[in-house]
Amino acid sequence: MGGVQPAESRTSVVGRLLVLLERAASRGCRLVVFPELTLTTFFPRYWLPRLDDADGFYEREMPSPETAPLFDRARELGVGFVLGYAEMTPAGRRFNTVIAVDTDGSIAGYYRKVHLPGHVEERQLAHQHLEKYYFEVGEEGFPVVELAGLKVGLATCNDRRWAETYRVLALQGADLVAIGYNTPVGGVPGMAPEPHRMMEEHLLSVRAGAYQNSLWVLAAGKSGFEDGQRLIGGSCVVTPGGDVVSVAAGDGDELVVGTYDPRVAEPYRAELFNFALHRRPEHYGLIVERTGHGEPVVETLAGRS
Ligand code: CDT
Repeated sequence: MGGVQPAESRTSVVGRLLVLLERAASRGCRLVVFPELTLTTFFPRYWLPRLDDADGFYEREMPSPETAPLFDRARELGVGFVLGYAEMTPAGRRFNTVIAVDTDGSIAGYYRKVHLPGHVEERQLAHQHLEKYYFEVGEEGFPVVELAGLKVGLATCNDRRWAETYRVLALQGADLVAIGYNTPVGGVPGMAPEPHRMMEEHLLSVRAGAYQNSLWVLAAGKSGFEDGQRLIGGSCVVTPGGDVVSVAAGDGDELVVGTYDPRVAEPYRAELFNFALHRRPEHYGLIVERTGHGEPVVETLAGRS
């Protein structure tokens, strides 16, 4: 998707999504992935000292009167979709959320973002990245839902850079992972400022996740400018072999299409990445016991026989 400007209404954004949905259906697509925080501009770039001043960016219901036309049309077309948005719960909790809607219009599931990047306080930056301020960490983990007859893992944006995301989804039998994102170009602490490096690191992440877990990745990002901040784009379809078979060419609203074929994953799952045969979880304990980099724990000299 091209950028969503701060003044753009939900109705206008949904109109753009409907155009993409119609085009997808006319191409025979049964599943469409929309970006993270699709319905608004990527507002974590703003420092609003009163959190309540951001309330207008959040959805209190889904579907809402403004988004219902998307749900209705998708059901009529028999197209499932994945849509990211900012969620405000009835209790006033805030999450960076994804909803998954099946081809019959039923809600298949939700995901609340786990890896929230950026910072919690204002910094001396041209643009902030305040996801830790605007959202709580999702508590339900990474779900796999049934969409268009496929097992679809849900994750969003920064999750795609973490190996754990894909592995937890693959262990639940995911055929593919749907990942919406907003990746600003330049000025992001901890990330390379050059656009070509940012694109390289994005593609490296989704390709590695796909290959190491024998699953497809559908990555859908915003592109172009939002309120003076450039977003990376690069939406793509990645095979279980790690090949990018379709990628966005431009900076505007665009349909990136791929053909799901279960046979691509089969040789990897049967042999090289046959998890049941080759995984050794008894040696992976540190992954869940330790958060940061630390000292070695493996005794290399003692106790050998
Ligand atoms: N939205 C999001 O998660 N974006 C991050 C970039 C910012 S990191 C401060 C990403 O991983 O693309």
